[in-house]
Amino acid sequence: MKSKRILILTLVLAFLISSVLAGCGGTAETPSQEPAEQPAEQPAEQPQEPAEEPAEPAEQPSAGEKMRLALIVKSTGNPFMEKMAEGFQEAVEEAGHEAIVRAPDQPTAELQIQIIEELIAQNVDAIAVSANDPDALQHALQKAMDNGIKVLSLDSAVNAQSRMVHIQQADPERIGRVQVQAAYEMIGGEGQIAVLSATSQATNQNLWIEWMKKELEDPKYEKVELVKIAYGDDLRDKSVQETEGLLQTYPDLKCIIAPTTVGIAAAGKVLTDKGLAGKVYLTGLGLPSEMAEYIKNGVCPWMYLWNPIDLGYLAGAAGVALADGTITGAAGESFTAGKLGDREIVQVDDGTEIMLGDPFKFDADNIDEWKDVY
Ligand code: RAM
Repeated sequence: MKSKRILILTLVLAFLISSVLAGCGGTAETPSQEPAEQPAEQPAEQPQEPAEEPAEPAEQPSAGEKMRLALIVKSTGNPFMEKMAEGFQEAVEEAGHEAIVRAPDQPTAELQIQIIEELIAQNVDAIAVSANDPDALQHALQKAMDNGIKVLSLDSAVNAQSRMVHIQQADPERIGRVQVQAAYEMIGGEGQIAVLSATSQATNQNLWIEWMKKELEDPKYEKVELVKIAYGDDLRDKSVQETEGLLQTYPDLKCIIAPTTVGIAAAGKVLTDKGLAGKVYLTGLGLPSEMAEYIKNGVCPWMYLWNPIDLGYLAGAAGVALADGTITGAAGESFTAGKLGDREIVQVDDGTEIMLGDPFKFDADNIDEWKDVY
């Protein structure tokens, strides 16, 4: 009996143990299934959240694409520079970017260098400059280019190493020669002439004066004497003083050529005030708005210029094209300069440039059409 009870107990124990073991096995499998399901669910949900995220980065580049392009003019108080800045601003804003216009108090390279340093610190996208010196800005402008800022000059060039491209108003040879030809005609081919320029370092005026001298080498000018090149520094008062000085030192002076809008306007006033119309002639490069009076009263029978607003506009458009990578400034490249149409970059000497057009002659017949334009 005792052995039978032991057998029954053993069987019951064996059943209980096998049941417990079977139960444990089932529970052991469950956790392995749960993690298997979770990853399947999570990735399915996750893509929905990140899917909205790309919308943000997509907006950022378009906000960041608004570029800042700076123009540095020669100096304050020069209406030609103000018109140029107007055109620059127009082109830059038309392209959806921001224009910054900076003008030193005096037409010096030192003050322009300070402005360039400030613009580098502001990390602007492009700098366009009408230079007060062809070489002095090189170090600062190279630093700007090393910092990824696109650099171009307009009106008054910097040397080829200091820029990516130059915006040329008109052929310098034509500008120089045409002014001497005008003086020659006005004085009847004989007599003393003088030049009233801007600053002694200005690239554009110096280049034009070089061509004036070459024109004077023609034998037809043997009775024409260039007595002096005076510098009014594109400052009205200094230009007035220099004009008065020329009249005093050279009483036989027949004509003043002023290849600067500030100089020609100052000389126009001096000659008018002194009643010298028809005695001492005046020609050069002037703004119709400032010169209409002196063209009509006979002090300045005719003069030349180009559209300063278009010059600034072309620089603004070229600056945008450089900054957005459309052009690099290399010869042979072309781009669309807004309202001025397609423009090509050409090689000149050791640098490249983009040409605006031809100098335009203003006289008594057409001055009224232009005096309210610029
Ligand atoms: C003055 C400036 C400028 C020049 C014009 C013709 O306003 O010197 O640089 O282009 O004259």
